[in-house]
Formats: sequence, C-alpha cells, structure tokens
Amino acid sequence: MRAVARANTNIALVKYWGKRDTALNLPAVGSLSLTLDGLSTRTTVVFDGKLAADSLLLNGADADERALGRVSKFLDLVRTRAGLIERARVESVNDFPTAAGLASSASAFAALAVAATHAAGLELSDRELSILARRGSGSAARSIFGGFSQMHRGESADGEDSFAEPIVTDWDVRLVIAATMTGRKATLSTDGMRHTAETSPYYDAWVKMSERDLGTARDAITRRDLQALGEVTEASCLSMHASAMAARPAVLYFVGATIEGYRIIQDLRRSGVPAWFTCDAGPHVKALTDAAHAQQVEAALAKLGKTWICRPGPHAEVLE
Ligand code: 2P0
Repeated sequence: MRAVARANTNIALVKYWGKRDTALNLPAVGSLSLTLDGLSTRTTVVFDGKLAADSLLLNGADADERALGRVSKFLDLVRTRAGLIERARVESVNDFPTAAGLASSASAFAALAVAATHAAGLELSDRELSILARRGSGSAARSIFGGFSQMHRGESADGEDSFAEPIVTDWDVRLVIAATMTGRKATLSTDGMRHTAETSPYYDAWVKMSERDLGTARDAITRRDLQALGEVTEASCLSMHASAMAARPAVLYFVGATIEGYRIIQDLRRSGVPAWFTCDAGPHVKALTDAAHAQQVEAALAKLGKTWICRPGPHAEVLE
C-alpha cells in the first residue's frame, strides 16, 4: 500500500491551451512536448486504513486547501478503480527550486498517477496512466513518457482517446531555461485558458492553427529537422499567447525580461545559432537548441536570471 515514483516535467513545443470538457479535463487541441531531464517530482503515496483524511506534504510543508483538494479528488479516481476506501498520505518533493516558479503540475500529477496506482495494487499500461494523469492536469498526460511525446485531443466524450504517446526518445536536443524571477503570481493556466476560450476573438483561430502545427512538428521530429521544429515551436507559443492577450480582459504572461529573452534569441539566430523561443503560462524564457550551441545560448540568456540546460528526460518510473 506504499509506492514511490518519479516523473519529469515537460515543455510543450506545440502548446495546449483550452479544454473541450472541463469535468474530464479534455483538451481542445492536441499538443507536443519534450520531457526534460533534471526537473522532476518524486512522490510517495501510502494508503493507510488508520488515516481519517488524505494529507499532502509539498517540499516538506503542508499544502494549502486548493492543492490538497485537487490531489484528494485525483486519489478518489484511483480508489474507485482499485476498490479501496483507505485515505492516503502523499509526500511530494521537487528536485528543482520551487521558488524559481518552475513548479509544474505536469511532473506532479504524472508522479502521483504512477505512485498512487502502484500503491493501490493496480497495474496500468502507459496509455491508461496517461489518461489518468490527464484528469489531474492536461500537461501531466505527456510527462508519463520520456523524450518527445504527442498528446491527442481525442474525439470521444469519455476521453478514452485523449492520451499522450511517445514519438521519439533518441534525439539529443537541448532546452535552455532562463527564470526571469519577477515574483509576480501569474494567472493559473486552468483559469487563463478558460477565460481565453470564453472571451478571445482569436481563440477559434488558435484551435484551428494548432492542428496544422502538430502535423508540422511531428514531421520535423521524425526527420530530425531542428530548424523546422524550432520555427513551429516559436509560432505555436506566440499564437497561444496572442490568443490569450486578445482575451477581454487580457491574459498576459510576458514581462519585460520575457520580451528581452525573445530578442536575444532572435539575435542569436541572426548570427547563425539555431535557437527558438518558447514560453508557458508564466514569464520565463525557454529556448530550443542543439547540444553544440546550448552553452552559448545559456550564456546569452544568463543576464535574465538563473538558467538551466536540460537534456531530454526519462519516462516516469516507480522507484520503490
Ligand atoms: C502546455 N500549458 O501545453 C501549456 C502551455 C501552459 C502553457 O499545459 O488545467 O497546468 O491542469 O489541464 O496542464 C498548463 O496547463 O492545465 C499547460 P490543466 P495545465 O504545456
């Protein structure tokens, strides 16, 4: 009734933004991501008949009500499936500084899905784990897998065809992160995407565009064409943010340093360095590049804040 699992966070190259069903957490668009090495969550789950309620310790401190509620709801899915009534003690630790604002629901819910099902005695396939992780957070469905993976939007009302699958695990690209550290709390993704879908005049165009971007990105990965992948990565990110910025009122995640990072990456490219910008529901700058140029890209972005060079990361796994 106890298990420990680890999952790595991932960065979407073709973004997910918007839901087609909120109850089952079904995305309105497919997405495509790279799982990152060195940014992982390690989660322990213990189901125990003596516990009166679920508890959640995040990086050594009691989690707030919202986080505990979300985890408890997720554990209910596992309990129902396994026929358990026991409450659980959950401990989750990120191996990267949470204060940098890189904490991710992707690695968190992927690690929780693997640890909780294992502790409950369930043996799920990767696809079933991906579907389950999606219920916790859309991006978590992709963190079950290592390397590049694609999340399918799916068509069915029950969400059984909305899962991620691995595409390629042996292409050794790099993702450089510069944490701009503004300390300002951004709109949560779940809220930002709902508001965008409800009010942005560009939302439908975004949804339509992402289908094409997915095909382009998948094809570029299959051909190991970094330039084609970089171009669609940057375009998908800016289209997502454009749809969010056009919401009323605007959902704006960029700060000054985000734009500065974008300009730095553009200048690098003009000087022949293969690097492309992306940014998620926060102000941090991320650059897709290759192994030969990662240090140069990192040096150029270092003035924005703390930096990381990430390799492609591994599949989620049971540790104990
Ligand atoms: C992504 N993001 O594809 C996009 C790009 C942020 C920007 O997935 O509501 O935390 O839990 O399903 O997974 C963040 O959204 O949202 C996200 P929920 P999630 O990575």
